[in-house]
Amino acid sequence: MRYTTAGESHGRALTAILTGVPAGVPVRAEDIDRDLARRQGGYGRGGRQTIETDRVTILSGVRFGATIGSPVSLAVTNRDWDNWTDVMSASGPKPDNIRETRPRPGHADLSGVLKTASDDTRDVLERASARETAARVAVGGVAKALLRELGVAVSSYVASIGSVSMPLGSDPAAVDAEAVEASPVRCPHAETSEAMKGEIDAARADGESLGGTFFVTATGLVPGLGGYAEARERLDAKLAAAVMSIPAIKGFEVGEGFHLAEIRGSQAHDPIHHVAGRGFTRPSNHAGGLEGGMTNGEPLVVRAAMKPIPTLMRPLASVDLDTLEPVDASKERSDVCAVPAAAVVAEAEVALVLADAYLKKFGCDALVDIVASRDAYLARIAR
Ligand code: EPS
Repeated sequence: MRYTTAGESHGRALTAILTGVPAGVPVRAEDIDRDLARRQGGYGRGGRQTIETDRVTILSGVRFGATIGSPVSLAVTNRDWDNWTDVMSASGPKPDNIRETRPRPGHADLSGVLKTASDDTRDVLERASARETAARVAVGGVAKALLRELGVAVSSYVASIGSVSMPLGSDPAAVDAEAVEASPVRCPHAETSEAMKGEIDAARADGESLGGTFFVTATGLVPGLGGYAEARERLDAKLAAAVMSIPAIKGFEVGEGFHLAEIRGSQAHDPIHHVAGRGFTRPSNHAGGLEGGMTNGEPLVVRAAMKPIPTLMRPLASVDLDTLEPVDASKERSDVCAVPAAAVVAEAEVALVLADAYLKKFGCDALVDIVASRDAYLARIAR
């Protein structure tokens, strides 16, 4: 299962094509729209989200509510396009006064124009904008629909924003999903949610932006997804690549990740027990559900760190691309904090990797055959 997206932040629409989708997967636009709305939310978002009400249009690959085995193509219209037709026109001569030449430190602006021989950072920033992640959430919705049929649920929550962190100690795979969705910052701990809002308000007042960390978890996974024999099959690597492909993600860990480097082996690994009728069990999940590049049947737990958004209302020093003179970096309308949104995007990326791993192990043409193959596998390993 592979996807590609197209579309600029202020262009007509975002589109995505997902290939390798088996037939028979129930797909409902309402489910995808719910995730699109979750991605738009979160305390700290900017003015753009008041313009957009993201909705998916299913263009192909789905008939009467189920996939038919052909590529699934999806579109999300940019309502803001109406305000940008002059700046984002596909034809005609380009007016010189719309060029943007003050690259923002931390954004794709500078390396992007150098790479593409452009004299206008808008050529780069329109595509590098995290607006593109709406299309990823849309295709991720198809992956989630497949996983749902296989009993797998993918969720996320925000663990820290700036210097405000949730208290340690809760099991990431057992957090209260309702509390997450009820929180304005997608953090299940009410007191911490309030403190995070305060941190975001203070950053906004200072013309600043904020990053943070979030967890993504998946439950209901069979053991043995991914692989140990080939470097490219290792699920840890695929998940890292997928989550790190989200704009502004600077760190990634599996299970207890960096903490495991500080403790001894006997504390770091999860003992193997066996309960008749239930099979192999683990009293702990330091590994985050992955051993040897494969799922081990425990919940998958990954965590990512997002840097603060590079667009600052009190901009950092930059250099004008025309004059090469010092200048303040450009100011675009932006978010103060988009960590809650990034967590929803990461759910989509994780779901796409997991769905693909299921197809690799159990077949890829028809959902009914995938379920039968999965059931035969579970019957074989049950003892
Ligand atoms: C975003 C839409 C963008 C930004 C943000 C993410 O809309 P606009 O540029 O029109 O305000 O709010 O993009 C960035 C943070 C960025 O650095 O590009 C969205 O829909 O997620």
